[in-house]
Amino acid sequence: MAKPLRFFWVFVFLPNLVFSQLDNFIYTGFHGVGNNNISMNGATKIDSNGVLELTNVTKRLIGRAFYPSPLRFKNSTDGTPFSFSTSFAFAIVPEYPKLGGHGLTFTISPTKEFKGALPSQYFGLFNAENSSNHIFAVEFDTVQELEFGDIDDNHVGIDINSPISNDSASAAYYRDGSTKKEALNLISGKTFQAWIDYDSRRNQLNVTLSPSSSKPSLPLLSLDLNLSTILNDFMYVGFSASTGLLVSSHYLFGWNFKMNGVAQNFDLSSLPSLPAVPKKKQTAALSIGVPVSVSATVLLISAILFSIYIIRKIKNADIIEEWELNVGPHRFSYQELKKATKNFRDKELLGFGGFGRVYRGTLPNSQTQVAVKRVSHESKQGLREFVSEIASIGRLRHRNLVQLQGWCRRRGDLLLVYDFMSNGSLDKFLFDDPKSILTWEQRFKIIKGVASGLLYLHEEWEQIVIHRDIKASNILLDGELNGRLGDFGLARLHEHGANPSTTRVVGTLGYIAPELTRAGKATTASDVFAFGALLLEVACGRRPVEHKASPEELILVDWIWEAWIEGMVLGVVDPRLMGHYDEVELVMVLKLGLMCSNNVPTARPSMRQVVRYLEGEVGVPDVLSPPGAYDRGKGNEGFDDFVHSYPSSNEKVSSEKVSSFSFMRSDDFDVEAASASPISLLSGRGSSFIRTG
Ligand SMILES: *[C@@H]1O[C@H](CO)[C@@H](O)[C@H](O)[C@H]1NC(C)=O
Ligand SMILES: *[C@@H]1O[C@H](CO)[C@@H](O)[C@H](O)[C@H]1NC(C)=O
Ligand SMILES: *[C@@H]1O[C@H](CO)[C@@H](O)[C@H](O)[C@H]1NC(C)=O
Ligand SMILES: *[C@@H]1O[C@H](CO)[C@@H](O)[C@H](O)[C@H]1NC(C)=O
Ligand SMILES: *[C@@H]1O[C@H](CO)[C@@H](O)[C@H](O)[C@H]1NC(C)=O
Ligand SMILES: *[C@@H]1O[C@H](CO)[C@@H](O)[C@H](O)[C@H]1NC(C)=O
Ligand SMILES: CC(=O)N[C@H]1CO[C@H](CO)[C@@H](O)[C@@H]1O
Repeated sequence: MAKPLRFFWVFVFLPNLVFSQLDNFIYTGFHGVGNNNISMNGATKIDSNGVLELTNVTKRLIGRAFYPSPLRFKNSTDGTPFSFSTSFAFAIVPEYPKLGGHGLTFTISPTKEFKGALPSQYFGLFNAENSSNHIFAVEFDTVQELEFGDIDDNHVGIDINSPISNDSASAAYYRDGSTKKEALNLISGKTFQAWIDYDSRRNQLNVTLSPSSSKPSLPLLSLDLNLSTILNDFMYVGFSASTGLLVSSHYLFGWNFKMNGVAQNFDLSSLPSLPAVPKKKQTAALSIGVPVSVSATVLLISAILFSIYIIRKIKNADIIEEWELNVGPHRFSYQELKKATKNFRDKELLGFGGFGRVYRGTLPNSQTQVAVKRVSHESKQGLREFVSEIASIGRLRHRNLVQLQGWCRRRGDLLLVYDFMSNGSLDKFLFDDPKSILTWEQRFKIIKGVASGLLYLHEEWEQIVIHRDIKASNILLDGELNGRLGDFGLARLHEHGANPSTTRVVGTLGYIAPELTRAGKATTASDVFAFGALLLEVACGRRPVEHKASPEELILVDWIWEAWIEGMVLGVVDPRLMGHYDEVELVMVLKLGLMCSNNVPTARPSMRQVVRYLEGEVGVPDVLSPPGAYDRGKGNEGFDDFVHSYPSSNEKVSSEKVSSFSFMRSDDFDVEAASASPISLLSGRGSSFIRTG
């Protein structure tokens, strides 16, 4: 029995060696690789670091890279397919954490051109027609396409002739020597290595994934598969990636292909990588301290500590001075607030507001209920937010704003005392599993209240106040279910007519006007945009971007616009209303939401016009212009536990004005302009944010 087997081995092995010299190639990075060495089409380019970029974060792109000449995949004599093995290193960097699309594929196909293939969920390989097109692909898919039966939005799948996978698994790997799967997040921006091994004798295809240089002993996917009818004699091998409404940059760092052999592993550290996030400069104290003598070191350290102490003192003194000049509201004693919140007991925690925790409290003297927001000291924005917040809210008064009663500062603790809103935030009544269903009358009243509060901020106070973070979780409801705008932590004041500063974009994904991500300028029109998103979500009972919805429904405004065009706009209304609503009001709110969601800031109504429409003083136009292609920050809840620093290569791509993203809390993000140094952010203090007119 053993003899024929041995014979077989020799028989097959010798020609393999010859073949492996021909159809065996390796790209250790893509330095100096031109179109002779790899065929690129679509959006693909190679950057100066030797990284191959298949797509950037532009919508609906296709990027492909193929080995320039076709490879022989079948024995010319007997037509049996060859075994093959390939390994490659890649990374997917989404535009926004947790929302990227659509993915990257390794593919074997009869062509490099793919006429008629579509981007988005089709990866630039397939289209909506299903045909036998001899395409084999392994997809690294980052969007859940319900139409194709995708298991989730982070999976690896084996595709034959169609994006409907024959087999798939959530991205994961087996740590060495372990049989326990460890999950991987494809859109984490980290570099992963993948191996695809096909054994044509056993008709078996394995796909293996790993975050490191070594190959796990267990594959993620192992499928019994006979590729003999799929493979032609000659086929091209390469990659295709695509973006859709959701976008990611797709990168390739190295690629190794071997016919009838085993592709070797890449040492990931030897491959080019995305430029790292710039590190903070080391303090000079560390490098000076080493060479000098011990006593000198001690002296030096004490001197440094002393100067830090002095600087702190000066800073603190300064800040207090600024606040006391600008801040009107009552200053509470720390003891009073500590008592009110029962020593900031977890049981009194109402939630996590902008940059800090919010506690319920009862003021010891008056027995009135308050909400106490404790701005967390770790947040580098804390100080600035605090200054901005107390100085501005303290002087604003309107029945649709959450009133600031006072404030307190004790060492690093910054505390704000607000009116207590007994019914909590609006989002809890709208999304997921609402705590109770609001009737249309209640919703309409809330909308009108918020609009009137926002009009006050924009036009009726002595200065223009831009809220910057309008969203359902920042709308609080009092005991009578009046909508009140809260969380002015992000508000910045601008004198009438002054040019709003461009240092920072603050907002929540899904509510961010497109011009804001490009130019970084918050304006009253960008508030109107966010208010439009709010109108639509109140009417439809869902978030502006619902990640788990079907593709047509993913982006709320696009879905509503489609329904509007088809004359079926009532089909988008929150089903939980059970049809009980004033149709005229509801259609008006939807139309107004679409008008406010226009991509062009000047095409949006002002808050004064919005209030006139809502009060029925003027009719909303019958003919609407399309809000424009989806083009804005997108997102939903669930960014908790997600802290992401974008590599600077992404900055280059997204815009020179945007230098870093960091998640401040569950669903906010913060973009600082490249020009704004941390020093300038902190040293601005009260006076630069408040200009009395
Ligand atoms: C690219 O191809 C050219 C000629 O086709 C060859 O001289 C060169 O060595 C190749 N470079 C790489 C990096 O493979
Ligand atoms: C992204 O790639 C596309 C296609 O190559 C290009 O037109 C676009 O300018 C790129 N965008 C950026 C921001 O580099
Ligand atoms: C192809 O198959 C024939 C007959 O089975 C065999 O003689 C030949 O060595 C094979 N060639 C390769 C490259 O495997
Ligand atoms: C294409 O797919 C659809 C649904 O999956 C199916 O109904 C139809 O018969 C298929 N057409 C062809 C030509 O295979
Ligand atoms: C894989 O999918 C193709 C096309 O849908 C189908 O023809 C084939 O039978 C499937 N193979 C396996 C092993 O599921
Ligand atoms: C696939 O993985 C299994 C281990 O689960 C291994 O025994 C088999 O040899 C692998 N096949 C290929 C083609 O690499
Ligand atoms: C819908 C809802 O929860 N309404 C409550 C709002 O707050 C008042 C006073 O606290 C309650 O009586 C309502 O039930």
